[in-house]
Amino acid sequence: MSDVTWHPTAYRTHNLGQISEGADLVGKEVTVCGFAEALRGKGKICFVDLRDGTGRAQVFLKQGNLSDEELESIQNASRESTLQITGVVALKRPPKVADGEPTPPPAYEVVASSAQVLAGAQTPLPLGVTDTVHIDLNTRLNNRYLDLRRSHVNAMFQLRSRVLQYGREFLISEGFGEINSPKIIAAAAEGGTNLFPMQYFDTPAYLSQSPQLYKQLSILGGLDRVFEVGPAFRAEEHDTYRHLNEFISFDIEMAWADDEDVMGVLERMINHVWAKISKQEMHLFEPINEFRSSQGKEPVEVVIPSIPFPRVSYDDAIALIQKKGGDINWGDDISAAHCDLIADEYPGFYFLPRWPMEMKPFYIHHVKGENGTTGEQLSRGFDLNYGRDEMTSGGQREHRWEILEQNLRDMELDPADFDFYIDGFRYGAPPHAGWGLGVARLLMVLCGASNVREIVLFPRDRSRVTP
Ligand code: AMO
Repeated sequence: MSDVTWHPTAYRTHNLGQISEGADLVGKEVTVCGFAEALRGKGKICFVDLRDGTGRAQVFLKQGNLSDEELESIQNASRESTLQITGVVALKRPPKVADGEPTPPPAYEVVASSAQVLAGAQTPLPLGVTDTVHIDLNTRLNNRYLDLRRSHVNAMFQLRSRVLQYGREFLISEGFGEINSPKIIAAAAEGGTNLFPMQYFDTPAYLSQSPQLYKQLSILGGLDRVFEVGPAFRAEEHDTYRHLNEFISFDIEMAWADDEDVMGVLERMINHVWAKISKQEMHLFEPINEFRSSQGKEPVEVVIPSIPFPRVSYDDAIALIQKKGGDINWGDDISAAHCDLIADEYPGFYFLPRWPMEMKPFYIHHVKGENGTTGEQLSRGFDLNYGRDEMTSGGQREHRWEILEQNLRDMELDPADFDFYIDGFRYGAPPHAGWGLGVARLLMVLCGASNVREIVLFPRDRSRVTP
């Protein structure tokens, strides 16, 4: 909260994060709001643990300090009801500690002089907000609005926001500007099989599967360095821990640059994000690791990845997988199971550059002259992986319209069908390169999550379009 400018609102003068660090507030009257996490005591005295998005604080209510009706309404409130409390901040009475035990740091509470229930919570709650019992992912996602109130889940979404903030700030510091491309499109840039069709007035249209074409057109329009954080829609049949039908893609495109240049941008960005997180956001891992420990899981650690990341060319990856007993031939796709074998040797982030041209989209630039071990044409397309999971794919793009048309003919496609794409290249085009990063996949690494759904607010997969 330290870098946040706080203004009181119609409902509260302070947030609970401020109260919990409230040495300078002792003796002052405040109004705070929050969810009633726990209520203790009936009769003349009771305590409420109140929680908002910034922290927790205890409220002390005593008959005589506030009206009997107010005291009664709070004592009858169910857990997770929202409360508004006015009172004076006081130092909490320190708990008794045994001889030789360290004294806990001072803590603060609000001694209520007035209290209101803003909205009562129905009972029973469909899931316990403070429970550490295992709750299956489907139940959690069905009741995501409550699941998000759980401290470790909340912390992951705060981390997500920080990752995007630090990613943006890094790119801006390297001269990139943010764009927004249309999500309603007329034709596919990534291949036509996984598009969601929609009706656009009298014309058929689709939901965009990638900003690919539009980020390139921005470069052709002279914007030099652009990035976009936005949704991508894929009508894929996949139903895995790492695929969704709507995901947020973090894309860049850079003029006068090749594949190696944009790999450099990517590794510097990830290094910057990890460094900022480990300097400023480690408190967010406390609830995450507390929860993990309650589930018998190892804590997650944030180790700033050193750069440059290893580069394991496609050729070398095939040889390494074969050496480790994996069943693969040159020209095959590298599966997650194959990546496990590579990750044995390269734990952490590693690039897989120089894929065969025929495995990459027509817009990827070929590698001049040098051919692969089999004499096949190599490309300037690459992936970034962490362990078994692909985080990013990208590459240098072909900027010459004649070669784009040739690439399409080589793939037995008709260039006339791709005029929507190639037309933008007909009037001079800078050589350029870029990548697309799956935000949830990167967060999965940072938070130690085993499913992208954990860090997607309201996931959309084959069986879920609600809530
Ligand atoms: P690609 O299709 O590889 O490349 O997507 C880029 C990155 O987006 C993430 N991703 C997904 N995340 C969740 N669910 C999905 N169904 C899903 N599909 C992809 C992955 C992947 O690495 N236009 C190119 C990028 C470029 O060349 O600039 C593209 O879209 O993390």
